[in-house]
Amino acid sequence: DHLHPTHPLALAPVAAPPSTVDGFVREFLLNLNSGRGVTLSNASATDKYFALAHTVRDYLMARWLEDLRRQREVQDKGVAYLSAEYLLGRQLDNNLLASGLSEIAEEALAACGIDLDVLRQQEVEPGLGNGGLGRLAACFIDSLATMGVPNVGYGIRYEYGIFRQTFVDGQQAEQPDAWLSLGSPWEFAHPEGAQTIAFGGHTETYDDEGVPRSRWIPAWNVQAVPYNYMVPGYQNGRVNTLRLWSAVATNSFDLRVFNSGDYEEAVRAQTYAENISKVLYPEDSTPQGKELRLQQQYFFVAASIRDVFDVMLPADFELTNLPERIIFQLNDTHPVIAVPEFMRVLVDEKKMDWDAAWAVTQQCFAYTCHTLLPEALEVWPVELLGRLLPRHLEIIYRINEDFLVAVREKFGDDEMRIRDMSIIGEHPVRSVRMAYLATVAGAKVNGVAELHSQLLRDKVLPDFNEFYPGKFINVTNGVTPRRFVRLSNPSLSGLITDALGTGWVTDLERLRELEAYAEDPEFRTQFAEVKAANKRLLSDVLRERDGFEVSDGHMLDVMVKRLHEYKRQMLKVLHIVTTYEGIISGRVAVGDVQPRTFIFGAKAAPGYVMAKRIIHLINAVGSVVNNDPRVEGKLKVLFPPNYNVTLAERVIPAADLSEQISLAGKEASGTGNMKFALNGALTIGTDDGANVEIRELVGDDNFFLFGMSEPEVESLWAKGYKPSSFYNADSGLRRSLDLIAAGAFSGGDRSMFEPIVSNLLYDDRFMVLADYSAYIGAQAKVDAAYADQDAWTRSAILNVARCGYFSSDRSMRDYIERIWHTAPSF
Ligand code: B1H
Repeated sequence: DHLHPTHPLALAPVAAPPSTVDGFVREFLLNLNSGRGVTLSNASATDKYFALAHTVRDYLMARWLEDLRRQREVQDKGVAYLSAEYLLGRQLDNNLLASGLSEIAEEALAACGIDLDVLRQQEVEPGLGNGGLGRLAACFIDSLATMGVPNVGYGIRYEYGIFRQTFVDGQQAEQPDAWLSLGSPWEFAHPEGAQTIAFGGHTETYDDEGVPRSRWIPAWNVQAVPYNYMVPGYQNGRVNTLRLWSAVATNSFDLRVFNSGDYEEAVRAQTYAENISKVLYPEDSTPQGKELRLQQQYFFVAASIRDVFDVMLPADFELTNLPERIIFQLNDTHPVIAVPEFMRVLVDEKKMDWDAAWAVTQQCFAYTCHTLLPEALEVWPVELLGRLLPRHLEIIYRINEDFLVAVREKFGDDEMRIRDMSIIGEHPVRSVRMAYLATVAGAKVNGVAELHSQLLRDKVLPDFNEFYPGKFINVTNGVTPRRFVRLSNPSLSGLITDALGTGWVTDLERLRELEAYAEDPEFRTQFAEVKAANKRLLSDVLRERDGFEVSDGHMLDVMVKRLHEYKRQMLKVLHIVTTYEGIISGRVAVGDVQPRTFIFGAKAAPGYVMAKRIIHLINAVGSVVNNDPRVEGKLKVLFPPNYNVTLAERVIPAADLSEQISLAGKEASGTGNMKFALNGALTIGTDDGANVEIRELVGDDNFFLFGMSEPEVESLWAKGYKPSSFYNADSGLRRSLDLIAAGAFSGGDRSMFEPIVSNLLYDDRFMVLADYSAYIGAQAKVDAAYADQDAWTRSAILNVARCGYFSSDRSMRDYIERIWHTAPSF
């Protein structure tokens, strides 16, 4: 009486082990024995970490399998989130929390003589993203799982994620991030499910029983091997899937060259193919127009689209009903080549007629824009795109032709406007404008904060907004409260839960109820104690990690984000130098200085020379300020290298002041700003991105606003911006820039930071000098406010209480209502 595939036991997943300490211990030891081939007595830390991770997997597995089965059964509409980046951070704690096993695991390990915290440290975080955009994708899939919305996140399993940063003589050096060197216990490889992804070659037309059709005859291909990752919802028994594709050379490809007898050439070709998923491009905001990057983009979206047809949909699915089953969300322009690929599959392979296919496509895609910077709007030279994807170029041309006909119909033969709106740009070389293609194809186009969405409509794509009324909408970003409050700040979470119960973790607007507690002196004391405890924890981490000492009683003033001129780390540097100069010149008594520790975290794109110079300067200022006895330890500049999600989780809960000081109109949203406010830091910031919404919610009294507004920035540009006039008008600014120029931070070497100084004086694209005096003024207000610790704490509590809106659960609800029209299932 063996198990037939239709036997109930074969259909249903095997139940999870019992959720008890004993059950956990047994499963853990079993995993050590059969998974690692060791016993507890001779297991390494790596062995134990892997066994623990596998144990957590075992608990989640039944739910995952059951979810997959039910999703096949109910056939609800699902979201295919297409993103070139997922900045996941460590998985162990998140998955323990989601499965409700944190305490059981801790006890079970203790029973085995193991400290859970030691095992946590074993995990190398998957850094498969650059910054905010990649972290946003990770927050979104967490929220969708927690809300029970059917979703697959699709992306690339980069063998090397964002580089590891070190400092050599204060300058950034990059090391490869070999995050997979010990393997990852969280992934499930399915080489048998590989998809073949083709490139190159040519197209031809042929007669298909009287119907003229096109087809693509590619020249080479690679295999896309899917790796599945569990995306568990927060204690709701739901597990969604993240599917990342890895490139492997195909046999046919090898054979062709092997048969020619050239072994070395065959191996070289294999390397070429496998390069596609080798490394994440480390440019945040400025895409590199490299051929390999377009290969990456096409590789993962083509595999994902095929996956949807092969795995999600039944074979006989009526294609005109696709919009009822699937929506592809394009995370910026990086996956936009999915649009012509989808059309190619429908028209060339499924033999749908063009207009019907286009109607389906326009309902199956939506596009999120994450930037306003012109240099970040991705374009692909027609020459390159046509060489790599000749059929896709034809399809893009056809989409553009039809689109421009419609534009002429609506706007008349306004050639200037036609040229401006064309998906094909002509200068400096003929190129495909991916944002335009996405806008034309997408059912909706959204910006990521109110101000950004408004600028997108009014400044970046006004013609498109006029042509497609109602297409442009806003969905303000959010962050997952699971990782960025509950896990990263257990002390604050405990305090909130004591006050409100546990419901806030999935219903963050409930934090509002803390407003009343802000008036309770005892609660304020407890809140202040939480902050102090988090500072001590950070201090321990920085001592162990970098040998830094964080002094007691210091305000922690934190600026952590990618290094980019528009984010204006230089403004922060000028504030530090100004304060320092005040002390050493004797104009400010050391006794009057509010003790502050400035913490920076920032990676520069390896080819971004100015950003690397600024990193060098920050380190240089730090080593002078930190070691000058005249400062009496009142100012400290700490720049721990390799800022990543793991460090963010330690730094943010300890921060007093959050620096969000981009030039107004440049930061699309920011999400770090939300994380800080939710952890009880006060923001000093410009009216930019989501800062605007944070300030509206927390109130002017609990936010340090400074600087020009976006319209003021615009009008200063229009007038003709002369940074030197600001230099001449402000003695503090003059003294600070002169100090840098004089070599005070470069051992007297006046050339080292000269390019930074002259850039500020004669170019200053991001108007650092124009906002300097307002910034210094706002920092004085910060000092004054911090002097009243109790009032500061009250403001910090109000920040927490009023920022529930910035949960990524709310963002997901907005996407669902405004764009996807999906619903939680079962
Ligand atoms: C954001 C990017 C980005 N905007 C190109 N654009 C990249 C562009 O690899 N590339 O080529 C990588 C990343 N990232 C950020 O998105 C915005 O600057 C933030 O303001 C925003 O909060 C975040 C999430 O929306």
